[in-house]
Amino acid sequence: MVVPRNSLRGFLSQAKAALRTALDSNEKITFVIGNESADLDSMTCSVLYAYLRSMAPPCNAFSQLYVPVTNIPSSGIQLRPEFLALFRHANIEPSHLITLDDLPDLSVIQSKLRPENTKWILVDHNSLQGKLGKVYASRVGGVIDHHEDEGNVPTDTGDEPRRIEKCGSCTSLVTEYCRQAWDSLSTSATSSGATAGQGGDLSSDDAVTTIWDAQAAQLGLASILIDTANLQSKGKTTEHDTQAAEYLEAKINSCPKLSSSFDRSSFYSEIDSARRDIGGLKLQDILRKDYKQWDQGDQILGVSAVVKAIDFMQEKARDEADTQSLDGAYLEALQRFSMERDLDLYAVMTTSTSSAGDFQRELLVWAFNEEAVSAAKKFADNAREELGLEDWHGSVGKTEAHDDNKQWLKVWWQRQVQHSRKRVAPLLREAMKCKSHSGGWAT
Ligand SMILES: [Mn+2]
Repeated sequence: MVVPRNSLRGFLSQAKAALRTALDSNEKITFVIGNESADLDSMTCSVLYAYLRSMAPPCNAFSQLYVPVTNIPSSGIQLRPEFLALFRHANIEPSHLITLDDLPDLSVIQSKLRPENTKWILVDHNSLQGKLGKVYASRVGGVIDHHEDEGNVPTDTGDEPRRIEKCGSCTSLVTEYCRQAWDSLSTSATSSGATAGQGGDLSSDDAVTTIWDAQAAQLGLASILIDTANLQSKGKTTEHDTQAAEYLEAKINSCPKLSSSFDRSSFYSEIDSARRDIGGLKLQDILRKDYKQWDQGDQILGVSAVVKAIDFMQEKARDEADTQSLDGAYLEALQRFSMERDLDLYAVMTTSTSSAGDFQRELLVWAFNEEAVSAAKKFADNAREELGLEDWHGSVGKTEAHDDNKQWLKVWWQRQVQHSRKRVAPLLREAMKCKSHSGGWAT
């Protein structure tokens, strides 16, 4: 099956239908999957890579079609208002996105979707986690990522990329990788004439493909801007990001319909305000909205990233629990979240703006058993300087009940604000590793 030049909307519908057929008839299929937090970056780089790669596959592609999977059930889309805001620019609906709900149920996935019929390209992570990882880890055959290399993707990935580089947004690396293919697609579409499938007011095939390109370009640009604070964050923005953003912006500007009205900064503000608009969500949903989990030896680590300060969550917890106790209600909510996931160690990282307008971060770490307590304390010692950990103002975690060898809870200001979960999670995992290697005994 040749994948025709298409809009994002048309491509996603086709991919969803093709996935159903492939499952029914045991056909080979290539998945492009982002990480389990399913943030904007993960979603856009899987969609963009699958979109461009399907229309311009390498000669020996495992399958013609690349299916982008957003690594959450479809109910998770509603927790991400920034997805909904961006979809309008890309002319797609939530129902177009392919999610875990489109894969067979995890309890029977191995028989319904045989590993040998699949190939997995990882974007925005480099180690397939969870149940999918248990079944399909050996079928990973390509990666584009900007996290620390965990060494789990084979060195030779043949015709698929193996690119792991530090930069603000993984979507920048995907854009960079697909740039040539995209340019030649646009050129050949212009010369051969793509089929107009929509937009009755368009005068030529050329205009149709420039709109398609501009829609896909906005999808990619949104993540790069969100991940680099509109290219203004010095600590995060790299050459990869500025170049990719420039390239995508040019695609938007070469679309006559958008060029006069598109403004990068207002586009950024629109998506960013949508992302921060979490007031309507329940606290448990806020905690799982941008959540990642790792198995570290026999211990489980969970880390939630939240775009509001702890104060905000405390009030939310109090309102939901209908009590007067800020700390009590909040801690009960965190504990419930951790227990449901069997966590040994749980961390919550917040980002917010101070009254003076400064970007700030808080870090909460809660260890629930002896082994985790020792790892958490080791983390605090090792990371204090690098992360700029400073005592927090509030009373959370300052009671005796939260400081013994059975559990340990601590909240800090993280003054080195350039460090996101990309750095904090490896530091936590490192501290957990030391412990499990020594088995708790001095060696
Ligand atoms: Mn990312």
